[in-house]
Amino acid sequence: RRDGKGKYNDVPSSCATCSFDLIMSDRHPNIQSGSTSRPRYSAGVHNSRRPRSTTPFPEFPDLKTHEELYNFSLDYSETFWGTLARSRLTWSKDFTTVTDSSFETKTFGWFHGGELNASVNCIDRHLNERGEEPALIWEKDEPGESVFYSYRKLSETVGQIGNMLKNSGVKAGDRVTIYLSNSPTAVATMLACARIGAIHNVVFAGFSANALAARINDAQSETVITANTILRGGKLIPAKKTVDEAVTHCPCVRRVFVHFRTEVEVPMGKMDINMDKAMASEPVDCTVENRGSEDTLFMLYTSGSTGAPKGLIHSTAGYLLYANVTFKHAFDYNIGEKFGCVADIGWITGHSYVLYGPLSNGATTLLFESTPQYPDPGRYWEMVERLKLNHIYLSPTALRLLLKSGDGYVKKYNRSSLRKLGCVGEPLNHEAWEWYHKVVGEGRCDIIDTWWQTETGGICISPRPSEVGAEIIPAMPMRPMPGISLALVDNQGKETDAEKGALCIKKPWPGLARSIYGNHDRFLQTYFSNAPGLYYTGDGAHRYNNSHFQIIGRMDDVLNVSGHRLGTAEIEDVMDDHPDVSETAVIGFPHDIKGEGVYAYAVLKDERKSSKKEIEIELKSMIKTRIGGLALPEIILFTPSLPRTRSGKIMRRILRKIAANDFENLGDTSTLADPDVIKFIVDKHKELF
Ligand code: 6R9
Repeated sequence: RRDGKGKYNDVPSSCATCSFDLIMSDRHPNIQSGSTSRPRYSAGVHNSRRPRSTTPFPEFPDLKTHEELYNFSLDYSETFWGTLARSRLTWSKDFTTVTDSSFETKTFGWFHGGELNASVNCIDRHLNERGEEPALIWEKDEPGESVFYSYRKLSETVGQIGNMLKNSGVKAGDRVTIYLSNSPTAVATMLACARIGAIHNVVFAGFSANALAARINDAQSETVITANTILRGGKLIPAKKTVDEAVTHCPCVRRVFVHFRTEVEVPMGKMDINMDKAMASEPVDCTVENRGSEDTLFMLYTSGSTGAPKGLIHSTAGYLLYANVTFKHAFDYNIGEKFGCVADIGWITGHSYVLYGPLSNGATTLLFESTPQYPDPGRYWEMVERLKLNHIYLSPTALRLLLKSGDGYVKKYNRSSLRKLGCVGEPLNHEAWEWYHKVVGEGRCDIIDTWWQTETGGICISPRPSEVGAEIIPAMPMRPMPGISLALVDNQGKETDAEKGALCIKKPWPGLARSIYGNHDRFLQTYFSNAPGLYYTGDGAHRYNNSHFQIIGRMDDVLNVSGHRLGTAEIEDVMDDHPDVSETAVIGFPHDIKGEGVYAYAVLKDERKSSKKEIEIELKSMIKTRIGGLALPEIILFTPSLPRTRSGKIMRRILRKIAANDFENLGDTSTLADPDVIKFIVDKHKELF
């Protein structure tokens, strides 16, 4: 509809569980509509190293503009991806077919018949030309301390760890769980798994013992790799202790390697192996296990709207190619530049843009071990000055946090090395966008707001700034990457030309996850059933001028707290286990810094019997132990009941509106089973704020 009254406005607002509520409400606190009327910027005019109007893809010299390249990538997708696969990756055996993938028939394979190894692509092939160049810059938690690792040194470390793993019985196809923070050891361990064909399963080292145990058990992982302690923001985090607790619940675990990050002594049990000692005696050359294109490179858990976290499976060739190409072209990376993605390797951003994208391009990549505010909010910018970083890639939450600390911490340091400023994980609001552009980047650097997901393997929407002079509109990721064909669908799952809808991807691309570990049906159900024939992202989006996309936020029951995905069901599940709690509902609410905060409603079995203060403390402690600190609710509101439809569905839409102080738009509450409960919850909420 072109009359401004999008189809979604016709959806009855009383529909309790309809996901399109969220699209209608533009619920993200940081989204402001009308972006197109704001100032626009031209990409790369200040700082591109490339002459104007040449295509950035050297493989296709005849395609002179991005538009031509983009159209070609969709019209001739086999030629496009086949050419890139041969030019950008090193194969031990060439592939015979580019793809048999189709979302209609739900087949997902790429580069059949081919064989390659990801560690060879990330290390060995650079050794001749770049062996002594820095592959990694480890920015340690200790302020001002950084360690450079050359490609040669990385190769040797990977070889030693690979041999150590093989000698202890780890075989191709085995799952190896890694519970480490950012360090050369962690990256080398991931690549060592790739070298011997084992599947790495990195679990963010902020997850609790229970959450870790669940992931180890689901992956049936025999091997766990951790550190005695982790250092974060000057604090010691007892990683080994957490692993000890976790593995008591994991009968599948046979060995635990312990890297000593600090001097702290830890008890070593029967299964424990001192990793530093074990690897030191190994030769640096480790035989490569060539992998079929579709063999699994890694698995990574992420939250879904229901059920346990899902272990997404990524392929060797398709994933690596996609991380490689998007790294190069979303950030316009030139060899010799220093790329600073500050994400943790426990998330997909760490996999694709700390490790696989940069290293497969022969880049110098940062491993940031600390936090944005340690020892003070100038940490990033001091690091930029000292290390002369050319690109920084961070989260909107970190930006909003730093923005609040004032410009002084930024301006104190020289940022003239910076060329591109990236961000990912959540919508980047206008205020943070302007601050990033004007204050951090001195109006000189392009802002690269990238949209993608654990499932997509790499960046799918981004301003594509390697096109000099391309327009950049603030606060939206804007343009689909080459090979990515976007669609919006309506609540019937049909493609629509309306301005708002559920974001889907139409054409297969090589970076897409292939399955959920041990549950392919869940994979098909989650991503390919809501809009048949399309990949369903779970996000709502707004399309401007028929071409530029702004992300509204999740449409399902997944929260995005500081860029970390949390399933509301996971948190409810823990709270429901409290003996005094009868039922709960968890929703997200607008949070100034985190983007979204966790807001929990709890109903007690017997209000008179229980002390709410105590239960609140117990609930928080249960969540911390079973999931981790990042899932802690900011608010727990006790209520005698929850608003439900007559058919018994909890009206989350209303709970969300109350949490967002949007009392005027509660919509039609007449269908509620007990309308009085709304007044109770509103009054209680007002008391709390
Ligand atoms: C890479 C990553 C994916 C979800 C995604 C969306 C949100 C990511 C965004 C963004 C608005 C952006 N998201 N990038 N929302 N603008 N530029 O974050 O993966 O942890 O799987 O999260 O994050 O909601 O669906 P993952």
